[in-house]
Amino acid sequence: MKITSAEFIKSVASLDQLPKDGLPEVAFAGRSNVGKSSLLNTLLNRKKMALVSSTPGKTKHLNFFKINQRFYFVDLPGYGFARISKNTYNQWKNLLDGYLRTSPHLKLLVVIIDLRHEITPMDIDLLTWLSFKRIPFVLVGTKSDKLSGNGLRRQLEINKKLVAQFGVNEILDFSSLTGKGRVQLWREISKSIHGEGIIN
Ligand SMILES: Nc1nc2c(ncn2[C@@H]2O[C@H](COP(=O)(O)OP(=O)(O)OP(=O)(O)O)[C@@H](O)[C@H]2O)c(=O)[nH]1
Ligand SMILES: [Mg+2]
Repeated sequence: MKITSAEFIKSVASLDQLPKDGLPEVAFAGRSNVGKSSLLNTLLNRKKMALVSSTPGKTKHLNFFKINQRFYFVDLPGYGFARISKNTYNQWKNLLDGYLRTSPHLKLLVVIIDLRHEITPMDIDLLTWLSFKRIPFVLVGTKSDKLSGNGLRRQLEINKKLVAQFGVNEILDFSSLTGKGRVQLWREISKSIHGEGIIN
């Protein structure tokens, strides 16, 4: 897709602050530090659109980016980050759960896992819930540049087996470092918002 504009709109800390213009949304979820913000930057060909950090817990709110004036990317806070207070954790979790539960404009959730590791129980919880709620999602395995050949194939196979119960038969092999998988992921995103008459 040709990106003609991408701008940060706002950081939402409570659900009453969600944008009200009704544009479709594609959101990015995954465990803390997995590479959500990096992936979003790679899709947009921007280096510093979404803030990236090697310290987990960088993205704390729902960050809305308006793309081509036609749809939003939503960078979500990561789950499973232990080094924060119970109180802060609950605030994040409520925000994240609340958004996923209520957003009428969410067209696709990009669920991101770290291909080097096995999918975590928290990822499984999320997938279980998405399946139950029939929220469309695509599963992306990032940091694939850190693996190669047999190692990469093995990790893809192991994780595919773990998600087969959700009817997922593909994990998109992605790297924010090399741009691998970028075209394929845009294809999925375009398909998901196609119904809105946005992409030809
Ligand atoms: N090698 C490699 N490193 C990556 C990749 N994607 C992200 N990283 C690194 O992983 C770290 C975390 O990246 P972020 O994009 O901030 O991760 P996040 O999921 O948004 O993190 P939180 O907002 O804290 O939940 C950073 O040091 C990135 O440079 C990738 O595809 N390959
Ligand atoms: Mg982030």
